[in-house]
Amino acid sequence: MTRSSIGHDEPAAARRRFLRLGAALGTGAALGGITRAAAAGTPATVDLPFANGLRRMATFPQKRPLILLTSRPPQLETPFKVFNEGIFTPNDAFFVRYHWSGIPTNIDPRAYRVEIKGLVDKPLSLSLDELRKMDTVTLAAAHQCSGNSRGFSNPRVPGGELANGAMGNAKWTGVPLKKVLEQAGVKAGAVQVSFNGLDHPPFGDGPDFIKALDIDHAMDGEVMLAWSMNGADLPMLNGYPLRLIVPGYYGTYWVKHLSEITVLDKDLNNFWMGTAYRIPDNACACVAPGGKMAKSRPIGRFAIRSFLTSVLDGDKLHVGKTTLLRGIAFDGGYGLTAVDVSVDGGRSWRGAKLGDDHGKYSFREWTMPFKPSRVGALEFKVRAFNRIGQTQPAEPLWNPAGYMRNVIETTHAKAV
Ligand SMILES: Nc1nc2c(c(=O)[nH]1)N[C@H]1C(S)=C(S)[C@@H](COP(=O)(O)O)O[C@H]1N2
Ligand SMILES: [Mo]
Repeated sequence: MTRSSIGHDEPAAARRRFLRLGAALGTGAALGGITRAAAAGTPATVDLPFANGLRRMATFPQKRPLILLTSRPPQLETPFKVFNEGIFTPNDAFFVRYHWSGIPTNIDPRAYRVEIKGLVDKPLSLSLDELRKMDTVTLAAAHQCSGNSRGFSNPRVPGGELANGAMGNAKWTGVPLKKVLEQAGVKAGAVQVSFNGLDHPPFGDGPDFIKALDIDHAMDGEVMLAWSMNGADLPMLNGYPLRLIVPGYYGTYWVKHLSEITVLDKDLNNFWMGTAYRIPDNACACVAPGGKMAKSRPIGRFAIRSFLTSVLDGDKLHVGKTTLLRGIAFDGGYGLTAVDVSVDGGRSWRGAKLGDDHGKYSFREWTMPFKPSRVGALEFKVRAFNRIGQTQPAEPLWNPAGYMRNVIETTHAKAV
């Protein structure tokens, strides 16, 4: 693939976008190839805190320099410090994950259609304008790859070796999937709904990326088709012009560049549902480190997590000076109830103050003032709790694909 414009052929908006890209990237806007070196002022590489963690920073269209995992297809991780900038992740810093390199590089929004078919009374082919005329909703929801933090798995596991940056939080605007399915009329006997996007394997008979949700889940009124993220069009690499939002569920279901929605009379059992993205079918979704899964099920809701974002490993804090510890927490949508922070490696814990509630699917900010009283090592830990009694394990849980990591995070700093 050579350089491709990612203009969307939408007269004024596209021209503006194109101009912005031009200014930001010079002539280096290449989708699918290695892009030019990181922008001035950004280090060219980062060393993630596990073996073989050295990564280049790369600038892709509509994105600031992000951590490059693979370039074809683009897989980009958000630098962790971005999560300290605010509770919503800027679109240009949002992580990117694709399975196949056959990704769309130029989409005409006027010609774009999403088809609704299968077990329905009236198959539909809807344009973006038609979707926008339906009942529009906006929902704050965290998005996270199943394999976020996989690089920390011990023993190591195959897959994208990610640190903690394959997650983000945004306000998604679109239409509930329920409304669209109701318009098509779901027939009796519907079991699942499958979702396909415009990307495809580069050649041969690789399995197209198609995912499915149970019919009740698809009709729950929360799953949505979104065209906007934080008040702007979806970036191309995050699924322009339309993607599925599955609040509280891992990103694998959040199909991008949505083109086909099919109501099925049985479970989809393709590679992406039947083989990949499966977790041990037990309460912890875990097996003994290095072990195998006896029985598995498709991955589902997020495990509960929390992070300290205002202090990073190796930072120095000043004795006698109060700093505001700050971070984020989220869960699978059950509702956070508390975040505890330890400054002494887990010996004692104190409740943090929770920030504004943007809804049960959103990142939630937490804060806690802290004044180091003497010089020495500091070991911060943070753990969240939710309404159904979930919290985070002190030791990491392990599964063969490195999914759902949610161990209590530890940050080592120094009081000077
Ligand atoms: N069309 C399409 N949608 C997709 C994927 C893909 O490969 N193709 N990957 C899924 C996975 S595994 C994740 S984690 C999210 C990543 O979304 P993002 O790239 O917007 O961050 O997209 C999901 N939707
Ligand atoms: Mo993912």
